[in-house]
Amino acid sequence: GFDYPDRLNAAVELTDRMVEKGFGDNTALIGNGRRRTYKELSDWTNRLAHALVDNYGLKPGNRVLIRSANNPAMVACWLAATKAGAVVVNTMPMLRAGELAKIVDKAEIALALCDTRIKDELVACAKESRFLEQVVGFDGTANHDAELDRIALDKPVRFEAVQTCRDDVALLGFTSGTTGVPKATMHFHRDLLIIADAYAKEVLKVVPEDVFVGSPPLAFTFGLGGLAIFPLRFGAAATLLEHATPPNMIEIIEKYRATVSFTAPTAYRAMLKAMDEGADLSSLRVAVSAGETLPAPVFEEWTEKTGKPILDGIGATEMLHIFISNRFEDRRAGSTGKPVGGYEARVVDDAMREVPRGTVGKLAVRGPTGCRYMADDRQRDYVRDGWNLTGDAFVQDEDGFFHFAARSDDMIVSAGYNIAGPEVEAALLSHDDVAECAVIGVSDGERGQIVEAHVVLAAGVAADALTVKRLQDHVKATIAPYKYPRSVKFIDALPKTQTGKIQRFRLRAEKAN
Ligand code: 3SK
Repeated sequence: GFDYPDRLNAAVELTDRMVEKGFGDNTALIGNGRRRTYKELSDWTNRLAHALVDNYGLKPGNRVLIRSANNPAMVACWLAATKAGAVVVNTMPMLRAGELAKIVDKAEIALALCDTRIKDELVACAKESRFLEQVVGFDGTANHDAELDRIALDKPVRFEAVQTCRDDVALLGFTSGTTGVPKATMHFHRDLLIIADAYAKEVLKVVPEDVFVGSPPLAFTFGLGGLAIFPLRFGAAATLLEHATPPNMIEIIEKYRATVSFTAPTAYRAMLKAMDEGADLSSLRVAVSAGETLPAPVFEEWTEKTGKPILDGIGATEMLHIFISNRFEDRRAGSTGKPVGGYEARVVDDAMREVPRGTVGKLAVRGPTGCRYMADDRQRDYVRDGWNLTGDAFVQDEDGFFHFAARSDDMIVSAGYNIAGPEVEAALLSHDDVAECAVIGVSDGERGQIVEAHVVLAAGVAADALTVKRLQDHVKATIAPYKYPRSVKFIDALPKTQTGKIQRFRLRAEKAN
């Protein structure tokens, strides 16, 4: 089990406690061209916490929304609000007023902290909202030149953090959902530490010398773990990028000799391409891939070219972070790995009975960090006996490795065959002409459904009938021929959530209209 004292404030553990443990002079955060030590982060967050309590009336248990791109100030605001006992809702910078309003209403948020550069949508949301009363600006750059920064400047560097309990709610994770309807899940102070003490310690073996880099937004728990909690829990450094494109990540990796990366397979493919043009990724000791399943060809090319492990894993906002993962010493191409210590995973049928190895079924997971939906009906339908149905179809092989088959609604049934869309995608992606693709089932009078591929072509490839034929033949030669896409459409970009997950439901909806 994970043993924490009854009174536990996760933000204190990640800042003040690290200073007490002797990490005060270590670099904690790098962003906007500036380094901050653990001592600076501790002082900064304590000043901010004072400002939130003294000037904005923040009380323990209040929900606080934070809106920002990934930068040190966002991390500081999250930690400060958590020290003051708030329940934080981190939000993506791209959200519009209408999307923010749904979150504000669901979580009944009165106070929001916002990078002043992107305040407009939140101010528009506040004008219409019956809950949101205060939108307080902070400076997301290194200048500390906004209302909250100026107030915090005069505050003491010591703050008596709220003595929260280990199972007080600290964070509401809103899943962007591939269906488009946001759902909130509740996470305790202890959960914020468990993901570090389970996955980051056991799987990544984080050391204080590590430097983390990555693309997921801090508003997505994949990013909050990988780019804030994991490094801070072990005295390591996090680099934060507001625009985390593959070239920007490569620049940071080269400049700071980053050792651990967090991003999705598409970015790893781009980084592999950049290596051909001289990008130096030699400092990375491990690459974490999640968000989408990692195609075996990318696993193999990464391993071959870098000589370092790329670890695919699956997590969920509901469970806070990764609960099944490959390990340095136990990894397999095309597999998501095995459950992380403390978590149990099963492949089950509709009656929640475990199916035999080798059979596709629904993935169910149970563990210390979830799943607790805020909505009772959601809890009733998706959590049974503590087991959370993730909405993914998986198969477990004879050696216990879990393999992703499809999102449950990405299974295509064509002429009686069950075809997993992602398997066809992986086959297409192994062709050089394909930059990105998404495969869906579309209804067909004769076969029930047929496989349809939406393909973003690599630069310079002609979008013509010859390319369609070449790609179809390639799929037939790579996997069972009945799985080939009978329909191939070329598009400029795939619809994606703000966390980078492909929204196949949008492609399906377009077909239905
Ligand atoms: O696999 C995911 O999409 C995920 C979601 C939340 C947290 C972490 C991860 C990897």
